Amino acid sequence: MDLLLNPNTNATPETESGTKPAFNTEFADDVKAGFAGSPKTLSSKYFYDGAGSKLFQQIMELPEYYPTRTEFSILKKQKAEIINFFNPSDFFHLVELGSGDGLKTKILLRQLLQAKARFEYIPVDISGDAINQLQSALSSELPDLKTVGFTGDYFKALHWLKRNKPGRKVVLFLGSNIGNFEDNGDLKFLQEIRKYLSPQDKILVGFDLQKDPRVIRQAYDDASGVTAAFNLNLLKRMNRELGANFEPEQFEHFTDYDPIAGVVKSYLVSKRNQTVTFSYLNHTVSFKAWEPIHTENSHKYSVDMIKELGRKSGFETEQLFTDEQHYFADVLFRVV
Ligand code: AVJ
Repeated sequence: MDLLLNPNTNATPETESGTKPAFNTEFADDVKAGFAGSPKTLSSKYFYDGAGSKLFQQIMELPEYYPTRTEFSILKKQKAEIINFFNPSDFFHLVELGSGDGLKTKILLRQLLQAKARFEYIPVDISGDAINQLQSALSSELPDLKTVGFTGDYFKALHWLKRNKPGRKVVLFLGSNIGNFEDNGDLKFLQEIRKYLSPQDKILVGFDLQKDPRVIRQAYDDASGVTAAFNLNLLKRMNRELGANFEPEQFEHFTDYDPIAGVVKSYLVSKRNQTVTFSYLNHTVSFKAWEPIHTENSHKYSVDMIKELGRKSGFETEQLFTDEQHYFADVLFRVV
C-alpha cells in the first residue's frame, strides 16, 4: 500500500494531551467574525475536534439518529449494483471527500476488490489523524487495496488530483454532509466540484430525504442529550483553544426542523445576559438573555430537489439508491 501524505496542508496539527493546543488563527478569525454579526453564528465545521468527533461517533449509534445506519444498509444491500455503475473494469481513481473512519466505504471497497475492479482509493479528510488511522486500518484489513491518502480541505485535494492524477474519477461524498451548507451552498459546492471533473466522471452523494418532521426533529434532539453535548462542545473548544471562559451551563442546545425550508437549524442559546472573555485573543463578546448562536444547518431533500440540484451543477442523475422507508438516498450523478 502506498502512503502519500501531501505536506501542503492547512490542517491544524494535533497536540499531545497536556500541552497547549496549537493556536489556530482561522478558528480565531471565524469566531470573531461570527460573533460580530447578528445573528451570531459559528460554522459547524468546528464541531469536529477530538472530543466532538467522539461525540459524533456516539450520535451515529443513537436510536433517534437514523441517517448513518440507513445509509449503511443501502450500501450493504445494493453494493453490487452500485459498483457496477462505476465501470469497474476500466481504471479509475475513487476519491472520497470526508472519509472519516471509512466504515461505510469499506463495504464498497471490499465489493470492488472482489469484483477485481481496477482502481485506487484516495481518501481526503481535513483531519490528518483520521487519514493516518484509516490508512493503517486499510493496509491490514484490505492489503490488496492501493490507498493514497490526502490531508487537507476538499478543494486543495481536487486541485492536487487534477494535476497529479489524470484519468477517470469516481467521487464519493457520503453521510449527507452535502446538507450542512448555508442556503445554496450545496449547489455552489457541486458546481465547484464539477469544474475538476471530466465527461463520464461520476459522483455518489448521500442525501437525507424529507420525511415525517417529528422523526427528523428527534434525530437532532435525542433523549439522552448526546447531540446537546455535541453542540455545547463548541463552547468547551473555544475555552480550550482560544482561552475563552464560557460556562456551558449558561447556554442551551436548541434545534428545530422547518418542513417548508427543509432544514434543521441548531443553536446555542444564552440563558442570561453575559460577557465572555477570550484571553488568548484579547477580545470580549456579550450575549443578551435568550440570544441564539446559530451553529448548524442540516438540509433535507426531496427527489425533485436532488435532480434539480444535479442538473443545475452540470450532472445528470444516473441512479438513485434508497431504503424501503425512503429515509435516505445515495445518488449517482454523471458529468454531462
Ligand atoms: C455529519 C453533517 C451528516 O447533519 O446530520 C448530527 C451532523 N449534527 N447531529 C448531520 C450532526 C447533529 C450530521 N452530518
